[in-house]
Parts: sequence; structure tokens; C-alpha cells
Amino acid sequence: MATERTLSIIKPDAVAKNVIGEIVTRFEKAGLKVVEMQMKSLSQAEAEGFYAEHKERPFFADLVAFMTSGPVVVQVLEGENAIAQNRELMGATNPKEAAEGTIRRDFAESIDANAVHGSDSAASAEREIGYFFGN
Ligand code: IDP
Repeated sequence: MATERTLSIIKPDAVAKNVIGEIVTRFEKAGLKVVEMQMKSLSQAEAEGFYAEHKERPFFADLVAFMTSGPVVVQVLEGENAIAQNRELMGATNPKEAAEGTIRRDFAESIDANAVHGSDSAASAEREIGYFFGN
């Protein structure tokens, strides 16, 4: 298995709920290391650029509005199989469908306010890490 890096975002709903620490603890307990971390408020342009692949989707405007509604915590996680492992820790996009013990099952309210983002492939991880942290 390869050591990988992936981009994680703790979204505004989870920051507002005061569960940054609990979420980061799950990454750490699973053996993922936080190698970059920044709390920030995304501008409209930053959120639109980050989610550019969803530009044509009906939920795009709501997604951008949500992601700019409050501060987020952007992190780079590193570890064995980090991309897939983070997706497993997160659970399904819709928290109602997320497995027990996953971050979204435990902390998310709805499909739009779903607590965390995680890169879904090696190509996305590279683009997303570069987007926030450069090379
Ligand atoms: P992911 O975050 O699990 O990778 P994507 O399909 O890449 O899911 O969607 C990106 C984000 O867009 C989701 O995390 C969620 O916040 C939002 N989203 C996805 N599908 C819907 C929807 O049907 N309604 C509202 N928001 C959605």
C-alpha cells in the first residue's frame, strides 16, 4: 500500500457544532496524519472554483452558499491509502445513508450540510491540495 495525501475540509456546519476536535481525532485514531491545516472563510470565487466540477448541477448555488456561510478547516491528511481511508471514515454523501460510526452519520444533518469533504481520487487529491496549499 502506498502512502498518500488527501484533502479534507471540515465544513461550516461541523465547525458551528464545535466538533472540529472530534473529527480530527477520528483521522488521527485511524492513523492519518494532519500535515497541513488552515481555518479560513472561503470567498464565493474560492468555493465556486473548488466545486467547479459540479457547476452544472442543480444544487451548485446552494452548495457554494453553504460553503461560504461560515469558516471551514482545510487540511491535508497523509497515510497509507489516505484517500480511500478518509472516504470510509466520512461515510456516504447523504448522512441518512452513511454507515454507523462514520463522521457523516454521527455529525451531519443533511445531504448539503454534511460535515466533511474528502478528495475522491488521486487526481482530485492532487488538484485540491494544490488549490489550497500550492505544490
Ligand atoms: P462527496 O462530498 O461525498 O464527494 P459529491 O457528489 O462530490 O459528494 O458532492 C459534493 C457536495 O455537494 C456534497 O458533499 C454535498 O455537500 C453536495 N451535494 C451533493 N449532492 C447533493 C444533492 O443532491 N443536494 C444537495 N447537495 C448535494
